[in-house]
Amino acid sequence: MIDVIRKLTIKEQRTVLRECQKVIQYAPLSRMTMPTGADFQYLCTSAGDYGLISDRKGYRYVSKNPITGLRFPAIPTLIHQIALEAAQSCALRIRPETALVNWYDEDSQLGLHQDRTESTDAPVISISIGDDCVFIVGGPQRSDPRRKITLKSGDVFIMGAEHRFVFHGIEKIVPGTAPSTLGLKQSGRFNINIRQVYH
Ligand SMILES: O=C(O)CCC(=O)C(=O)O
Ligand SMILES: [Mn+2]
Repeated sequence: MIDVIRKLTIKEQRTVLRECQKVIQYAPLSRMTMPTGADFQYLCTSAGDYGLISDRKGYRYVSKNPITGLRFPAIPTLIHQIALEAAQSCALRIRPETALVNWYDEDSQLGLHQDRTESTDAPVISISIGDDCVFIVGGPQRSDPRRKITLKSGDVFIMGAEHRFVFHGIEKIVPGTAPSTLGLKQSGRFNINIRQVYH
């Protein structure tokens, strides 16, 4: 199962945007480092019981934010509900334990990777808010053929079941494509990536 399964209304998109802004006030966005030592090309933070961090030691989930020393803020209600409904509508189950909040500016990219830091095969649900992006999706092997999907503001996307571990990435952001009524004051894209972390 890999698909855009619904589109949020502009009202819902505005609520999700406000919720992201609240999350990042409490748990600021930061630029992490990959285990290779290279910087991420986008900013991120987390909400939920656990947050994803990365540095020279690798990718892992932690229950306290290393920047603030505090727990991560709760997953906002609407985001939690969207994730549960998305999984249910595909006959899949998720217990949302983290919502990664990624911010891409107009030059950000995310290289081809698999989401493998979780010890469960529950689906990953993603919400896009802001400018369009060109999302690349391949197969379970890095060398598998790839295709491009444009993810637009309000798209709720799921990667689950046989597609849970496919390679994917963000080729580019398309500046100036966010809905004018969204109220996002700069070009860029939020991605909210909701995951179950443990079995
Ligand atoms: O921004 C997206 O749509 C995907 C983000 C992603 O793949 C990740 O955070 O692992
Ligand atoms: Mn990913």
